[in-house]
Amino acid sequence: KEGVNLLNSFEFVKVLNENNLSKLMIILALKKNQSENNNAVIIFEKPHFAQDDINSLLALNSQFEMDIQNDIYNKFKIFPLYPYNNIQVQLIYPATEQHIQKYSVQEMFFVSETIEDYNNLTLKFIEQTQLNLNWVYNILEHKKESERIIFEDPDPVNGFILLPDMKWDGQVDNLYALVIVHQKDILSLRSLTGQHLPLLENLRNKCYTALEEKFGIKREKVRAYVHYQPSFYHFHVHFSHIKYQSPAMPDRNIPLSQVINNLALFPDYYQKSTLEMVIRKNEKLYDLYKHKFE
Ligand code: M7G
Repeated sequence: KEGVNLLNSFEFVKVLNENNLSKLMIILALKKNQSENNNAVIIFEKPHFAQDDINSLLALNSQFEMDIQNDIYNKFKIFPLYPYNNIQVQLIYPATEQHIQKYSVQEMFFVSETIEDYNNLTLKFIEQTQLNLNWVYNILEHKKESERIIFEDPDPVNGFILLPDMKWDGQVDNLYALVIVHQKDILSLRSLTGQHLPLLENLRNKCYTALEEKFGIKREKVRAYVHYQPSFYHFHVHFSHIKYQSPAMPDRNIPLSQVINNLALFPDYYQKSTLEMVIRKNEKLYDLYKHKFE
């Protein structure tokens, strides 16, 4: 544990989003005493309970404050000590306008993207507004998070790194892991062809095995999928526990098994198919696609 408060140099500006189910609050903040580039997005999340926590809470002699006591019904607050009241924080600083939009509440729309739309509109969006991929390259080059790697296949063509996603709280039932491929030129699902089948099958098999060996999670409990559109255009796959419900938009999930099946039947499936995607009102893609539904 590090002892310094990373947050006290930031000042609250406004709430960007909140979610009572996931006990999440996302705010926009400003770094004090700094005039330029001083926006931060901060995500506060109350952690999910693990069974061990509950056992310790039952055994704990803690202070409580009674709220309601009515017949057999009691409601009270308890004040347990660290670590039960820890909070998970994600700090993005300095945050770009795109980060602020990404984490803000927004109206959403389903849009179908033909291959012509992809070539004429989406690719332009990717070229112009791609979020910086430094964090991805840092992982691939072992400059950051190398101690967290769950499994690596170093092959430059079919290899990848499997590691915990930043969103994961570390509990096995909430597993949220990320696979980043070593190949740098696969932007997203749309770039995949039959040629990539060995890569996809390799990563699927090795990740299932690694997750079972490391965490004891059997493959039938693992959800493997990609997002379309993703936020980052370097090909990656999500592996999560079947019990984990992500606060991210579920409509973006495309199962890896479906991708592999489509490519095995039609190697150019993703160069031909119309794909449905969700876009949000304040992102650049919305401006490019709004003529379709306005
Ligand atoms: P995505 O489908 O492109 O976008 O997934 P999403 O964020 O809209 O779901 C990218 C994934 O990478 C997300 O699940 C992020 O939580 C995760 N991620 C992002 N960053 C910047 C990091 C990081 O620095 N380290 C790790 N381990 N995961 C990250």
